[in-house]
Amino acid sequence: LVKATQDRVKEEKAQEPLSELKRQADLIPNKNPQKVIDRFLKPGLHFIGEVKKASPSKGLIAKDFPYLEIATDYDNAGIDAISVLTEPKFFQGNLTYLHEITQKVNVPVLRKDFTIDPYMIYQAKISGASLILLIVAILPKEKLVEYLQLAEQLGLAALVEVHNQDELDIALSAGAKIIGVNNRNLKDFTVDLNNSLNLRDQVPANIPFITESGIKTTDDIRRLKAANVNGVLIGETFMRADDKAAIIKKFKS
Ligand code: IGP
Repeated sequence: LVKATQDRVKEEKAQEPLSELKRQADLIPNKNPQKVIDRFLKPGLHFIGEVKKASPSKGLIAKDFPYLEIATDYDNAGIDAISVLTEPKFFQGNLTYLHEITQKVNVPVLRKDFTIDPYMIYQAKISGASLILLIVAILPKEKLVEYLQLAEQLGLAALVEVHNQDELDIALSAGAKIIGVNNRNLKDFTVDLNNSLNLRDQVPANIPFITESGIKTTDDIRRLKAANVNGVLIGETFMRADDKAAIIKKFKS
């Protein structure tokens, strides 16, 4: 995945140099990343709905993929943020989906991709995203620090994804302001909610704690609320639901 992303960025750079992206990004006023953070810190569990056609672990999830309609459904159902996959090879995502969705909805939008180059952070800003994803498992600490600073400078918030205590320590010492704990084990793709619940108390109260992956049932939601988690990112379960408003309403109640 990292290799595929590096190759893709290389091609994109050949078509449009970084200097050109920087020029475009400069013309767009910065958003305030603190607003996103404050939103997640309000009392209660907040929902991030993911727009995802396919994934490496599940293959094709949505044969029919009216991404704009899905995003609008989420927005109308009172979702707090939307996550859009832009990785084309394994997730069948696209940067265009992100751009079109940000034009259409009112809530903050996350560019869900394997950020491994500053180029991708400029693209995220130009596409109207409010957040980017930084995965500790694939970034050396100095890159993590560098990308966090660049995001801040461009008015983007960063969701810093970790899988365990060691990665969480790195994220916090790098200056992460939003933590996402992935319940999915990247080696065997198994999911375990306890992965995030066990780390809940290690994250200070001024940093939103988001749990990601494998959330399916109202019982899962009940456990997350009981553990005082700030946010939950749900992809597959929402994508497979015909009536997205109904399931979001059920989880929110
Ligand atoms: C969503 P799920 O099990 O609800 O579909 O998971 C999200 O957590 C998952 O898509 C994800 C992801 C990522 C995708 C977590 N980390 C990193 C791409 C890149």
